[in-house]
Amino acid sequence: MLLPNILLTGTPGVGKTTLGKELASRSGLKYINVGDLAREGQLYDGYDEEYDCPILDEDRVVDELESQMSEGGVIVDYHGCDFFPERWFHIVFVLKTDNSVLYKRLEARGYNEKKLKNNIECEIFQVLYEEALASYKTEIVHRLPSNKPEDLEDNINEILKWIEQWSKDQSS
Ligand code: DAT
Repeated sequence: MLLPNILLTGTPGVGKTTLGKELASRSGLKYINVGDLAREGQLYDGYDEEYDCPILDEDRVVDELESQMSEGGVIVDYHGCDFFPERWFHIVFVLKTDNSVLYKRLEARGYNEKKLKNNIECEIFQVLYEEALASYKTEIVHRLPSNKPEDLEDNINEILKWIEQWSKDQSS
């Protein structure tokens, strides 16, 4: 059976990992966290002093993922999306969290003031949503609220329904 590739994106802390892992366990799709993949393979290209984080080597990440993506059935989680080949994804979900909720989640992670501010601004200015719209066909880009546990449950159920329909459409 053919299975779709799904991209989960959005500001750090919106709940991509939580949704991605739960969705993978309920759908049988494979979950890939690009941040973890880069750390494990040291797929970096220098260090960003301003943002205090390593710079992703995007070409190596794409090379690393290519064969799995062409097989299908992969959920990719990353706070960026403009460097993945457009053809990889059948649907893109941009998670969205209210500022006050996001602030508390990032504070709990121990982010410093500057990092907190950068991430909250990223969410306010819908940076990842704009990036997704600029990188993929508008029809496949969807926003999902991600504030409370009920949102998580609703999102999983919606996506599971979509996967089932997508697979049916492919085989008919
Ligand atoms: P991300 O992968 O986008 O950085 P995460 O999955 O690590 O985000 O989630 C950040 C925190 O928020 C984590 O403590 C779990 C919590 N969280 C995620 N989705 C949630 C939801 N729908 N309701 C309540 N808390 C949620």
